[in-house]
Amino acid sequence: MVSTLKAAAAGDQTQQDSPRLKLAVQKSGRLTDPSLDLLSRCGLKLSRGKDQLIGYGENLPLDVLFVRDDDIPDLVQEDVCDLGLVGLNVLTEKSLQLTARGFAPSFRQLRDLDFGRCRLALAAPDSFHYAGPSTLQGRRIATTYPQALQKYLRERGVVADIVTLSGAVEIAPRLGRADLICDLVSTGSTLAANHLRELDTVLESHAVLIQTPKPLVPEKAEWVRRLTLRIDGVQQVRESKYIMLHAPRSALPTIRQLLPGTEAPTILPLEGATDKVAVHAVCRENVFWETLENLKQAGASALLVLPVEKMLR
Ligand code: PRT
Ligand code: ZN
Repeated sequence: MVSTLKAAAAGDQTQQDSPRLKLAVQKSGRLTDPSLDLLSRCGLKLSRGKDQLIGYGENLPLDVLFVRDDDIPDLVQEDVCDLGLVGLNVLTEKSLQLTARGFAPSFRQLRDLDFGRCRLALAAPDSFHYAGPSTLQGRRIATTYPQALQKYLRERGVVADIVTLSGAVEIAPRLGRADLICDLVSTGSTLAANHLRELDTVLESHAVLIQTPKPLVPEKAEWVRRLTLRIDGVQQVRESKYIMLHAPRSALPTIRQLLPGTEAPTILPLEGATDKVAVHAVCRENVFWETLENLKQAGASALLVLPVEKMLR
């Protein structure tokens, strides 16, 4: 698979005049839509090729390779792609695998992203008596993440039998293949549906942007810099709100403390009112009803909360 992708990526490069960044994205799965949404918010317009393997950036020198998420760390490590969007769970497992084989993983982890959140967790049938990691001694644990699990167990001085599966881990205890499982969890409903109880977290995960360890030519490096700045802007905006209110000058110290995640707010005079001012601020955290109620109690009036469209610091 990786060699097919190498050929596709190389063919693509010869068609281009100036160097173009290649970014690996999951072809079809949980990370696909949020990854494409992020790129679109960063201003990228993509046209998908006939084979659907490559998306060409129409307005930026950036093309997207659509692949299985498990292939993304290799493609970036081997410099077939300059960048990749992948779950930290997959990246960690691959890094540990490389280390175990005596290679040094050298991807550069550029950004933590605000999607793909989940945790790799240990879970057991409801009837299993769990009293800390030592309870796992000598047990059979089914997982698709043997390296991450091994590291967790080793750090706790536990020796267990790791049963490596390629999927459907949650049914392993019912089939008698394992006593416990170590699998990805987000809402927990899959565990509940299989009468499994979460015991401990092995790894907290989210999507990350990774870069090849090889140095990039200056044009590509400049586009990576611009892309990461845009990603920062998009991620800040998702939580940010622009807040406007009127307040008595005397209430300003309290109001400043109540505004969540703001630096210096703008204070403007109000025509015809000497004791009142207008306060405008970007809040880099969500503004909840409780915050508005507290601001009102502190003397604020005419409160307005607006979404932020774009932000560049
Ligand atoms: O085909 P390809 O290999 O590309 O896809 P895949 O099937 O390996 O991966 P996919 O699309 O399922 O997940 C891609 C990435 O999304 C993962 O590597 C994680 O980084 C992230 N992610 C976030 C999750 C989940 N949440 C998640 N809940 N990946 C998988 N799950 C599964 C989990 O394995 C379990 O079966 O969802 C089930 C549990 O979900 P809840 O909500 O019931 O707890
Ligand atoms: Zn996968």
